[in-house]
Amino acid sequence: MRCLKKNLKKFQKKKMIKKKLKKNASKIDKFLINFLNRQQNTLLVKPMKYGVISGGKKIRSTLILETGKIFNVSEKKLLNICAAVECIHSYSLIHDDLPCMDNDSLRRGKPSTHIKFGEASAVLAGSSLLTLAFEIISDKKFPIQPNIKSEIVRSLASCSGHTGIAGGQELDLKFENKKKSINQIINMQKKKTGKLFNFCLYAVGAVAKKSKREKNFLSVLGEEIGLLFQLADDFLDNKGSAKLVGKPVKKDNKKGKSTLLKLMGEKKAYLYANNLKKNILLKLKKHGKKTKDLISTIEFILERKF
Ligand code: GRG
Repeated sequence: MRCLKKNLKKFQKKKMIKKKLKKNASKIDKFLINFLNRQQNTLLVKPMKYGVISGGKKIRSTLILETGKIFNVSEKKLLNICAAVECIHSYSLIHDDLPCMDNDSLRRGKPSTHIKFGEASAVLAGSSLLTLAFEIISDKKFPIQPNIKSEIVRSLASCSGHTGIAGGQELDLKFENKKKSINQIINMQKKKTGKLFNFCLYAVGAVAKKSKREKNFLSVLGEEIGLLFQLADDFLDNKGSAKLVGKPVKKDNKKGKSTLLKLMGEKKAYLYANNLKKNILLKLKKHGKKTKDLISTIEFILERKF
């Protein structure tokens, strides 16, 4: 009976998280559609919309909104940041799927952008999403102070470029079929995946006008959440369902990817991920009850099946 109750609670929790993600995703999609509709309707709008709207969990946006709850920051002051982050994330996925990178033809259960629109359009749509992110942050209608906008632009640029996602991607590609140490892999994954999560939490701290120390705390925490997300991604590639994940699984080994799962083995990698999650939750304790929603998303990150 107790076991049944526990399973029912777990099922209800999962259902609630799915509902929450869907609600946030549709909010951000709506924002992006409105923003793009206010711009000139160029040939690239279609592949850009294909890459960024109506697909994906938009989990980074959920983390931003839930971190905002800790500091009582209204959604209005965070929506531009969410939309910008989703543009950067989708740009990175569009480029990552290209034949010169990971050469994947399926993304979010649909043909990748280059399969649907051709390679040149995918490169250009991806690049346009990257620049759109900065238009969204610097938009006059975004109701935050100009000096905070500049701070956010600076951080988003450094988390996206050679010291962030792009730099991490370069390492990921160079590490293929090479023997790398645990620290080298962690450093690569913290850049490739972690830096955008780092930005998500940092940006909320900037909007909330927090101290340098608190913003640094949020950056580090975000990066650790990103590493946890990457570990879950590696577990999904190994044991997940292609249908749920929306892309082929068991590709990391075929491509000779350097992952913690491969280096440590399944048991140690799961242990490492669980300890990482515990440490993240411990760090959040100082912020008390307001972290409830954020904690449920962090729990979901490791348990997710998609
Ligand atoms: C091309 C500059 C450049 C960077 C690519 C993000 C990235 C770097 C590569 C993607 C490869 C990959 C599978 C990374 C693992 C983490 C990750 C970003 C997974 C996908 O993110 P989700 O699950 O995707 O949030 P959805 O579809 O939900 O938006």
